[in-house]
Amino acid sequence: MNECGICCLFFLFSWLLFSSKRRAGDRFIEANFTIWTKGKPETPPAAAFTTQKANKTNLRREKSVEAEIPIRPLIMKSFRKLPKWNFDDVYNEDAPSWPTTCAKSLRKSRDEMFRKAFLPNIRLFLHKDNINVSEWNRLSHFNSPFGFMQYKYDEVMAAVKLIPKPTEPLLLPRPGGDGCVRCAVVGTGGILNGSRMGAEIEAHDYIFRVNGAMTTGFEADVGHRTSVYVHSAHSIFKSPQLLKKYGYKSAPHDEGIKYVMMPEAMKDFQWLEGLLKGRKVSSGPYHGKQPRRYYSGQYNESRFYVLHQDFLRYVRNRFLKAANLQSKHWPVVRPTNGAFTLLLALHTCDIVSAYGFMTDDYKKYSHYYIEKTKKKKNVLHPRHDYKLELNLWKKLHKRKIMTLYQRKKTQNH
Ligand SMILES: *[C@@H]1O[C@H](CO)[C@@H](O)[C@H](O)[C@H]1NC(C)=O
Ligand SMILES: *[C@@H]1O[C@H](CO)[C@@H](O)[C@H](O)[C@H]1NC(C)=O
Ligand SMILES: *[C@@H]1O[C@H](CO)[C@@H](O)[C@H](O)[C@H]1NC(C)=O
Ligand SMILES: *[C@@H]1O[C@H](CO)[C@@H](O)[C@H](O)[C@H]1NC(C)=O
Ligand SMILES: CC(=O)N[C@H]1CO[C@H](CO)[C@@H](O)[C@@H]1O
Repeated sequence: MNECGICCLFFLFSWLLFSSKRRAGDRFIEANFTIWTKGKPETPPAAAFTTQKANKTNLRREKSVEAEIPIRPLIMKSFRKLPKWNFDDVYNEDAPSWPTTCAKSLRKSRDEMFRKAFLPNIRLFLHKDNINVSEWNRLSHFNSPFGFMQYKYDEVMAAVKLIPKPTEPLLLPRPGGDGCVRCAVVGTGGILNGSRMGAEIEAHDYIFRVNGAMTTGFEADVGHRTSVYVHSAHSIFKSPQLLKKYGYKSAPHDEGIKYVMMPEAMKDFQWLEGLLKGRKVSSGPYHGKQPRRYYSGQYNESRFYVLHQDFLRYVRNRFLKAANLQSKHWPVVRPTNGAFTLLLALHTCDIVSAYGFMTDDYKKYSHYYIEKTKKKKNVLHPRHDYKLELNLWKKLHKRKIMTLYQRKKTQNH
């Protein structure tokens, strides 16, 4: 054989290998995710296909696990409303964190509607050991924060592969108690201003707070302790700036506090990478910022949790499916961080009381309890369906799944 012949054979061989792999990948996509709703997905950026650049040895090995390559990123713009997949409502579940001995646990509720929606063991947290390529591919069908649609595998994985596997459940029953985990979830709602609920809130085993959770100066109304603080990169980074005029200095940082991150966008993964490495953020809007500074010395990887996309999507699908998801605005429509926090409590506590969440008479109060004066109009962001959330809190209260704090007539102002 002459030189050219060898050469040609080599090319033919590589082409065959490569194209059979490409087809294998496509077959996988079709076999599992058949419902591409509109047209073909766009050409993949190179980064999503790094595994295809692998050498011959790699290729052969991968052929035996041919499902294991990241699919081409789906583009949000190609869907005019929330896309539908036949695995929308399929979620990972984990083993229960502890056997519930609490007789009054909301897990034991007999309420039909709640039981139909509630998955007591839904996977709550994302970490390096519960993600792999097939998970990535599944979750790439859902927009952020419900999945990884339009994201690049390598960019997200750089952070996710650092997230430690939680070594203990988020909450445990207090030793010597009756086995019930009692939680207060404190939202930021104006209803708390002048409420004098501080002592009642403090009487709970654990206190959840979220976003701009200011306590200094508001103790009589909202208490002072924080056991679980739920935040996004935006809320922990921006709150000191936005709420400076109210005297807010930093996120809660009680000794032993548990931090829970709600990863709402790509910037949250960039934040996470910096935070987990203990370095400055290397790209995106927080470039050059030092995330650990925002946790006031209380960041500790054994007390840090990242909400799982399955949990966030389950909350949306089963509890807070906004009508606006059927409009062209669908990519930005999602429950509030307060809603995710309250639902997290309903999945990690036995008895839950919610304070500072929306009630029927919300128009009487300022938007946030820290506001000294009531604005003419409450600013309600169109990305959230507040009415839907309000109705859910009312329903859960009425059905005795949780207690929603509502002001008594005499307390009105
Ligand atoms: C090809 O991949 C194998 C397995 O990962 C590795 O051991 C080998 O060094 C690679 N060869 C080249 C030429 O990169
Ligand atoms: C990938 O992760 C999912 C979810 O954690 C798990 O169920 C599945 O077995 C994993 N697959 C592989 C090939 O490891
Ligand atoms: C992190 O938290 C755990 C559990 O609360 C504790 O045992 C450990 O000493 C802490 N580590 C540091 C470096 O503070
Ligand atoms: C907050 O509460 C105080 C005391 O009850 C009241 O005077 C004030 O008007 C309230 N502020 C708002 C914004 O509702
Ligand atoms: C995640 C998933 O559904 N994987 C399936 C993809 O399709 C192949 C072939 O049909 C199955 O073997 C996998 O289990």
